[in-house]
Amino acid sequence: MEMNEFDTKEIVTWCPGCLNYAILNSTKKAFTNLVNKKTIKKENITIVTGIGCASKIFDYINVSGFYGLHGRVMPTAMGIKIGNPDLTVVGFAGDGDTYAEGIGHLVHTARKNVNMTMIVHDNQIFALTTGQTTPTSTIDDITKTSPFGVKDVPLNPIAFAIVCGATFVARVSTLDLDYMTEVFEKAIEHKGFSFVEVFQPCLIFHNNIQYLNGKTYKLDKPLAFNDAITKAYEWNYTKDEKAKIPIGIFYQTNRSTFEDNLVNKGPWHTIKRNIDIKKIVEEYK
Ligand SMILES: Cc1ncc(C[n+]2csc(CCOP(=O)(O)OP(=O)(O)O)c2C)c(N)n1
Ligand SMILES: [Mg+2]
Repeated sequence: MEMNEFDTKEIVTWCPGCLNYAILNSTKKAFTNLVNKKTIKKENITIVTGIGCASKIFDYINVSGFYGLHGRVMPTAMGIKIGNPDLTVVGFAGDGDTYAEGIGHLVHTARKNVNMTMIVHDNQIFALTTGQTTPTSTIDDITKTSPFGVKDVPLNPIAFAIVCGATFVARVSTLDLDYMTEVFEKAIEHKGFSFVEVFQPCLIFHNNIQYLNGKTYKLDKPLAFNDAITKAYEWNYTKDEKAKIPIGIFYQTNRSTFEDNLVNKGPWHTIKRNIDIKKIVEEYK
């Protein structure tokens, strides 16, 4: 199949040059490659988004899905997987959505190892609402909610996802399209909860393109648990000019998924249940 089969007719409302276009492009490319490799089926791809600039991606990919609520991508995706584990479910949301409003859901989706992929467009800002601090904003950043500079220690999403039990944890940059596509493919192929943090500089409210340029380097291979956490802290969302910032797959492991352990296996519409509705009604009379 061709990549343009994923195009929609919606008018794209991101700013001209927004790096969300890069994520959109890599996602369509990764989906196309995986469909052509017969790893996944186009009709099974299901996307779930939250609310924000990032989440507008929902309108621009021609697949089934659920345009959800701010912060609620992962429980929605989990519900979809319970209903039909055969679907390839990919969630998209911003850093505010995932690490502020939705942070509790990241904990439990990772622990339970729900077989889905979560892609976080991290621009270190609430962009759609025009520039407030998020949990990954850098110390001393001036935003609309921190006019004297951010004072809180940033959340390290890589270390956090590993500690919570995610079985695939990666970081990519929108400044390296091919590598982003490659890691998206690996994340979707992974059986279990795959988490991908994406550097997505916001041209208007948090433009750190200059900062990131030349500072990222690729990891050779996934690391052991403790080493991966240490590596995650090699850069902790600072403005350090000497920083070397690792990207790639920090950690990957295998254990049974949430769906493996469900009592009712397979899509719900195929499960025959012996329910005597009359008996239930009698019980409640
Ligand atoms: C429960 C709830 N809280 C707040 C909002 C308002 N809101 C809409 S978009 C948004 C910012 C989203 O920021 P982020 O998730 O980082 O995505 P970005 O716009 O940066 O891509 C906020 C706070 C909302 N829609 N729902
Ligand atoms: Mg954001």
